[in-house]
Amino acid sequence: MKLVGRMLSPFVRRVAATLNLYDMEWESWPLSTVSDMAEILKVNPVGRVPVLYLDDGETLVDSSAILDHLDELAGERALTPRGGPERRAVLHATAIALGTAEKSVSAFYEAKRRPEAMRWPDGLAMLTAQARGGFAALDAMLEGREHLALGRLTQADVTAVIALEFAETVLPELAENRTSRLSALRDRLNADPRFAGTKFTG
Ligand SMILES: N[C@@H](CCC(=O)N[C@@H](CS)C(=O)NCC(=O)O)C(=O)O
Repeated sequence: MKLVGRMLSPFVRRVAATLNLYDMEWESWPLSTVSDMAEILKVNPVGRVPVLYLDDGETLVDSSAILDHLDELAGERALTPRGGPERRAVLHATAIALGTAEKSVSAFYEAKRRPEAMRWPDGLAMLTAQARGGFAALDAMLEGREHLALGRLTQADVTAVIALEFAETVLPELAENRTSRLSALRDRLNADPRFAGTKFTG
């Protein structure tokens, strides 16, 4: 399989980390949405990463749709259970984590990518409050527990830590109101080289 996009993107990275955690073979095609948009548009009509090329040439877009396929391949090892209350619990926590990642990406674009003369301080303040709310909620969900759901590693943990590390890399103030619980989860996940190996290194 070939994964299009750079590890700076939390959406690309959650797919990369999951491929590694499932011990699946894949290679990276690190196209940038800043400098390689013409190329990305050829593989995704809405010009976004991640895109995953399957071995037969079929392409999948959108991290959640890609993870759905990988979970199917992983079977019993899937980081999101196939059904029932366990699936709902993981999807709930993953949605908070993914929403936090989305707000962090939007805040990053507003603060760092938009030309200075066109920046909207109130918009950035709202995005910052939304990202901080997400990180605070994830942190609170970890009270007295080592994982966000089911008492074991799930997609919620993977996505939450990737959202945190994205914020720490691009706009650390987004994550400054959390306590140490989310940081401890980050450190536990990074003890596994399959996860740590996907960290954006520039
Ligand atoms: N819901 C999508 C979001 C993907 C997304 O927004 N990716 C960003 C990179 S962080 C992107 O490609 N942005 C370029 C653009 O939208 O113009 C997913 O989960 O894959």
